[in-house]
Amino acid sequence: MGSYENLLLESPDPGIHVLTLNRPRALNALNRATIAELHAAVQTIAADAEARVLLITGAGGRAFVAGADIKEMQGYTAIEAQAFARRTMAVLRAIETLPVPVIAVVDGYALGGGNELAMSCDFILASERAVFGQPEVSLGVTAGFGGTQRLTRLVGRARALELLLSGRHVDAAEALRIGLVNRVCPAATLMDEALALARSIAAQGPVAVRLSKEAVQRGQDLDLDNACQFEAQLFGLCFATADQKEGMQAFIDKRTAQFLNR
Ligand code: DAK
Repeated sequence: MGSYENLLLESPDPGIHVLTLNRPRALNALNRATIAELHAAVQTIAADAEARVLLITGAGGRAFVAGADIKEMQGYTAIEAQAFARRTMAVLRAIETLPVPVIAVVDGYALGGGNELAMSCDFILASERAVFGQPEVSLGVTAGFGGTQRLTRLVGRARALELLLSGRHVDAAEALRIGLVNRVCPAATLMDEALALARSIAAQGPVAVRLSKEAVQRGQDLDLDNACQFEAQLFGLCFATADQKEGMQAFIDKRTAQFLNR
């Protein structure tokens, strides 16, 4: 599925894709080249009608992503920094709005842009040695890839502000407690747990999974009344699909559904 210098894109099962940030010597820090490759990889997944779940992880066992590449960023002009932030935000938004669910699999540091990348996924599975944070203020800058917004939506204003203003690192247990991550497991079993979760999602009706994600993603930016109306539209749409007919018939027949993704 394409060849990359700073990424690995693999398919352990049909429809399940694992995208690995692969610059372990820089703790998988995001430079411009990696962001461009990430964009291309996400577009490849978006165009794949057979895709069911995407997992995003980091190589090397020390980091998911230790942030934007500080060494590259250091010499940016204001205009270059703005362009870099905009490009990266567009990639994170593309991940967030990818039709298929995206799981961040975090083993080690997820700092700055790394935490922002993880938060653009639908949910986060973390190892016991995962460390999260937005340390940008220690570098004299604000978060630049949507961290002020996504962290606030995930953990609430007061907790987000504490982390954004202090730059403090958060361990996996605290990340679980404040709702930043869904689940914490030993590093040795993290990828197996993530793949098991991916397989359980991939076994559901694909159209219903995609529409459920869309309902949550779009609905959270609407008022409750309009969000529920939107859900009702999507629910109705399901009844025009082969998957709804098969799913309900399989229940009545007491057999496993064979979904057709249409
Ligand atoms: N960038 C570049 N290289 C990095 C890096 C990073 N973010 N993080 C680590 N590395 C490199 C280190 O420089 C080191 O390379 P060598 O010196 O060996 O060549 C190698 O990875 C291993 O790191 P350490 O030797 O430091 O390893 P330690 O175990 O001692 O420490 C650490 C691990 C993760 C605690 C530490 O490396 C660290 O604090 N890293 C930086 C974490 C950080 O501050 N992340 C946030 C980056 S800023 C914007 C505004 C803001 C942003 C973007 C745009 N706009 C408004 C446009 C900022 C975004 C960020 O993410």
